[in-house]
Amino acid sequence: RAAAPGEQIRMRVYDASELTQAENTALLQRPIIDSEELMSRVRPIVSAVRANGDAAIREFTRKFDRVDLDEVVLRAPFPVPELSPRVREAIDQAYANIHKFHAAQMGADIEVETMPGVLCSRFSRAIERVGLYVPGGTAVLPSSALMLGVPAQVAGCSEIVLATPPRADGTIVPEVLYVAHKVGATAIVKAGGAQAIAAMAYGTESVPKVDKICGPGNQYVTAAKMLAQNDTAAMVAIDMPAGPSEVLVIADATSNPAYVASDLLSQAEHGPDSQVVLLAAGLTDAQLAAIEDQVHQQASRLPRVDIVRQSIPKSYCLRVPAVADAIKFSNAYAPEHLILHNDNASSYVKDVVNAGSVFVGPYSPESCGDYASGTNHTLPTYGFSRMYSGVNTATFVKHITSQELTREGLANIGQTVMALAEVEELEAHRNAVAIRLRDF
Ligand code: HSO
Ligand code: ZN
Repeated sequence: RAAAPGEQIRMRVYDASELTQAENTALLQRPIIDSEELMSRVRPIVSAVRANGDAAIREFTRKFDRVDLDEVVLRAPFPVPELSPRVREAIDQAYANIHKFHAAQMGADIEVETMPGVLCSRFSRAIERVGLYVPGGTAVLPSSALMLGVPAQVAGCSEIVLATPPRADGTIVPEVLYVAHKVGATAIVKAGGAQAIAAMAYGTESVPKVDKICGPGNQYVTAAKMLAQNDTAAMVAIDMPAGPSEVLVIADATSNPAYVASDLLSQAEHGPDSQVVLLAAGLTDAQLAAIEDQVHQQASRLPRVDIVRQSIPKSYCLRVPAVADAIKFSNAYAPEHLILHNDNASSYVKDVVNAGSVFVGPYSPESCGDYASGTNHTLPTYGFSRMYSGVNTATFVKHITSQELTREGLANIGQTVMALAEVEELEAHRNAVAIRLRDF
């Protein structure tokens, strides 16, 4: 179904008024992942790493990445690599913005006296050891190292382990190394895929075991995260389930066709399975054709046109009467990224119920959030933005509650607790209060 070279690179087009209920529902769904098949391929990798540690990591890295590792783990301090001033300054600026936005997310502790003498509080503590997965694959992604590393650093995690597939010569991408240094990572695991996740979940001779694993990855990475999370022997949490990256763009007659196309394509170039949706609100045939033409023209000039030839024909444009209909569809779809390409875009934000991150107006391309504006790009995909948040500082902390009752406080609340203990027929609970009240 991929577009052949020379053929027009275009999205499928549907009109909402012509769709049956079943067709509409189908458009809201993501490609189904055969999780049994997937798990049966990933399970042996996870087991091997658990059983054989570093030797298994070396073996899988040789097999999958075609790299013979000298060392599996690099420990801080890392050799700070030479970068061009342009790249170093860009990373520094992105780091500063992401740090600023995430530092502001650190919530204050709370303290509430619920009854006289009954003081309840909540405070947060960083998750001590975290594992951050930075994908390699078709692109180098130092931005993912920033998006995971900065919130972990801001939250105060004491051990930050970064895992990323090594390059052909066994070294780490210099930009990722620089970010690792900036965020205060303590170790870098030179491995990718399910084997890297398993290593951080269980620990090996050289890979430190972590308490939580975060970060995007392909389906093998996701499957390994799910397996580890479900294994009580691993005692590890994950950030969220993940599927292929996605964008939903809402365009109306006020939108710039070239800008709209550029945003669709920046998602489409991520991978053949990228999910791209355009909601054309009240567009004439000519207005839609202008966007389609821009998609084809711009796509044809991209170095990654081969990927786009696969992802764009799989994606679709849905024609709806008005922006309000588009927002309704978007909420049902629950996209990872939502881009509002309208004149008065900000007036629609209040109606957004489900989305990982919203890009408001023609001058807010997703690229800015992907790299440098300050928001996080590790976001819920596959419709999980209905109930998950993207990575943020809360991802890296636990909230601990505490209470301190005075004599007066215990006297005030005692009868309530004893009455409820009687209902539950838990006499020892009742007694723990009664024994004290008797002394008052
Ligand atoms: N759009 C991707 C993040 C990314 N883009 C990394 C470029 N580099 C998923 O949110
Ligand atoms: Zn992106």
